Amino acid sequence: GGETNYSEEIDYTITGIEPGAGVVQAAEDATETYDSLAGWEVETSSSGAMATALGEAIDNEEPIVVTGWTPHWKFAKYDLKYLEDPEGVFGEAEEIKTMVRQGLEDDMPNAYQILDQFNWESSDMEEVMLEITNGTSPEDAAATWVEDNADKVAEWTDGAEEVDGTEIELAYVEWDSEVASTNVIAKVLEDQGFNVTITPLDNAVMWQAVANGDADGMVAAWLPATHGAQFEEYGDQVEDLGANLEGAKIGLVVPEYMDVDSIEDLQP
Ligand code: PBE
Repeated sequence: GGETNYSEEIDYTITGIEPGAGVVQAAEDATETYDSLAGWEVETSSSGAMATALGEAIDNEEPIVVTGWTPHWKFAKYDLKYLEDPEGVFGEAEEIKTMVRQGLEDDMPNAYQILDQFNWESSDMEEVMLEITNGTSPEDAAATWVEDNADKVAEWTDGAEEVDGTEIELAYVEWDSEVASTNVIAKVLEDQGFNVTITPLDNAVMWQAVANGDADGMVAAWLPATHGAQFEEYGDQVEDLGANLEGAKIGLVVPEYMDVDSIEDLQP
C-alpha cells in the first residue's frame, strides 16, 4: 500500500472525538511527529459524530482517517485497520484501570471490594457495546449482560455484603467503551443494594472529580499512555485499583479498502 494520495480528498483532516480524549491529544502529537502529516489537523467533535462520519464514508467507499480505539463495536461492524505507528506516538498495549477516591475503602467497603474485583475481557465489553449501537439502551444492555454472565459477576461481588440504599457516584466519559463498562458496574452495584448515580463528564473533569472526592470512583482510566497526563496530575490523589480490562489500544483507524498501511503512507 501507500501509493494513493488521499490528502486533498479528506481535506488534511483526521476525524477526532471529544477534545479531552487522550487519543485526540495523541493524534495532535502525531501531526507534529510525522512529516507525512505536516499540515494536517485533528477535527474534534464527539464519539457519536465520529462514528456517523465513519459510517457515511464507508457507505460511499470514501477515504477517512479517524481516531480509533479497541475495544469498540466499529471493528465488528466494518472492515477497518489501524495504521502502523512506527514512531510509537499512540503507545503500546493499554489497560483500562479502576480508580477510586481516597477513603472509599473505609466509607464503603462493599463497594470498594466490588470495584476492586471488577475485571472482564474485551469480548465482554464489545458485546455490551454492540447491543447499545444496535439500539438497546445502555441500562438494558448492561442488565442483559449481567443476567447472562452471573458467574463472572459473582466473582466481582464475592465477599461483599448487600447494602440498603447507600449512595455511590461513578464518573465516566461518554465514549462507547465507557458507557458500556460504567453501566455494567452500576447495575452490579445496584443489584447489591446501592443507589448508584453515573455522571458523564469531560475526561479531565472525571479525573479531577475522583481526585477531589466529588465522585467515588471510575472504571475509565486508560493507561499507561492514553491518560498518562491525567495520571501524572491526579495519580497521587486517587487510589489505583488496577486493571479491569487488558489488551486495549488506540490509534489512527481507516477503512480496509484504503491503500495505506502506515501513518507514513499518508501525505503532507
Ligand atoms: N478513548 C476511549 C479514550 C479512552 C477511552 C480511547 C476514546 C481517550 O482517548 O481518552
